[in-house]
Amino acid sequence: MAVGGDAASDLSSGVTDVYDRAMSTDAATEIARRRTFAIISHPDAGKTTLTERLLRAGGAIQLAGNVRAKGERRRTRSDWMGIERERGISVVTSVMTFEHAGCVFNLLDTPGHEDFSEDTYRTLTAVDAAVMVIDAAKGIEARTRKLFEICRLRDIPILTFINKMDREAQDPFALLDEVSSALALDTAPVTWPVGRASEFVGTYDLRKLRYRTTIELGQSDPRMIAMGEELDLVRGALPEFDEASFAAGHLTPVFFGSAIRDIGVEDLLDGLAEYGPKPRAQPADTRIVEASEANLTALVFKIQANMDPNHRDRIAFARVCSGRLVRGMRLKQVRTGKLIPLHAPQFFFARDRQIADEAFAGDVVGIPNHGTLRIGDTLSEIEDLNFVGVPYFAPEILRRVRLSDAMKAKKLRQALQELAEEGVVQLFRPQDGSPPMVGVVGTLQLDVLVARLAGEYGVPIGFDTTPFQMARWISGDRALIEKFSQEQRTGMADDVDGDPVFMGTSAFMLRRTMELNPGLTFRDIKDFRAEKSAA
Ligand SMILES: Nc1nc2c(ncn2[C@@H]2O[C@H](COP(=O)(O)OP(=O)(O)OP(=O)(O)O)[C@@H](O)[C@H]2O)c(=O)[nH]1
Ligand SMILES: [Mg+2]
Repeated sequence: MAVGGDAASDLSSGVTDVYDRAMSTDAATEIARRRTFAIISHPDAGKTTLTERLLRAGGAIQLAGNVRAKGERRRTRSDWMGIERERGISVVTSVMTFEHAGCVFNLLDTPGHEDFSEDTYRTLTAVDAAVMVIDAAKGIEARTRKLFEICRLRDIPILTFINKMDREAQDPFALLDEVSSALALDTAPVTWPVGRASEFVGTYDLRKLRYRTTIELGQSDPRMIAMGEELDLVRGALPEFDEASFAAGHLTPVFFGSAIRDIGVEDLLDGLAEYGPKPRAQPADTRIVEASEANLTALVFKIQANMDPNHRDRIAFARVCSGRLVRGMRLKQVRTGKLIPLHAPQFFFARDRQIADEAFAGDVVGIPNHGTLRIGDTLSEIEDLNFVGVPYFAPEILRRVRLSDAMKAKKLRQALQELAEEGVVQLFRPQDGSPPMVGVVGTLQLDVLVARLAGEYGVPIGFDTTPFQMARWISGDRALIEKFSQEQRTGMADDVDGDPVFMGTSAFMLRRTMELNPGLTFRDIKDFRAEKSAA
């Protein structure tokens, strides 16, 4: 990974001709060593704690932060936002790029809470694999199951980490059984736990036939005796790890551990390096783009503003889908046709960053910009194509924003626009000129909006209820939409991109409106690129 030292952008345009057109063997080797994966699970299973330990095992940080510790001691890298630190939950996906054991890892720690699921779903468009974390006492929980289904739909191979083995847990065989029956997925344990609960001291690697324990155990130790019997059963009853069925999504390699006690984490990191999938092909509207293609393409899947409170920056996170990115290149934003110069692409390490002089397919890079780049944007060196599958879902809760200090109306307008572009909430501006509305999947998003508006923009707000219960994106003939808008008046709004949205007061009313307007399509999912290409 080539990383420059300073943030100054001394490179100007025209640098594109210094690199080779054809994909060199070098680039192919570079791409093959990328491991880009998301950590997913039900809230509280230990994703952020595991992330910290993975970073430390990878040599990336000296001292892993602790999610449990309060106040100053609580310094995980991944949960950096004020509200995350206050509440001990993850609110946004955190991106971390580091090099270890010959591989470049792009690790994305996702929020587990349902209310932030849009952020997690978008992240899943940018990864090649997912690590599913399971709480050993609780087994498969609702969100884990849902996220698993999304991964399956997108053909994302899954590695399983059974966490919290340091506590009273379910029996490992029962856990594996639950995974395979609940998810219809074969389980191949790669490691096996040595000891249970407070006696849990390490793992045995079933493939490498070696122990990794925190203390030396004699052969007469009851844990070792129990191990012998269990291993016979494991070998007799469970499938061996098989790379092909893993890649096809039929089988998950399983690792046991305790993130908090730092057990089993290296096993997982080794597994990711050894057989974690290499960068995969990405579906676009016109064709499938292979990671090995020479020309650069990238997909913006996440926007994050104000990560650095001193700079009021706005970073677009893009997954490089093919080719090689070189600092100084200019890429076409396919949606607008604009050329975007990459003066200072960056690798992120949660909130910290370094200039990326070059990056390869699989990498996640941050691109500082002032609002040009949007979620779902495709950046391309040459060809006009649009990556698909970055969706927005119709919100389930709509609220009108109430501003107590009228002097701050302009500031609020700008702040809402920025935070909506980030996907914190969805923004709807009623066409009748009444105050803006926000739409969310869950109410925690509203808390985040209030906290961030106050903290980052100094704009305190409240919410009022509205008669509207649902929002639908409208598409169809332009004249028809115009006519419909005029008829509806109060129920019409523009979303953050200026696209028309119909807001209904009940399911019945929505159905009736749809019947009366057969020429229009009402959508509860917005996937711009897919829609544009279909039009
Ligand atoms: N006993 C035990 N506790 C753990 C372990 N791993 C994490 N925890 C605790 O579980 C709680 C949740 O951990 P997080 O890492 O924040 O969980 P998360 O999955 O990132 O949660 P969200 O991001 O909010 O979905 C914290 O109190 C951790 O200290 C473990 O291996 N053993
Ligand atoms: Mg977390």
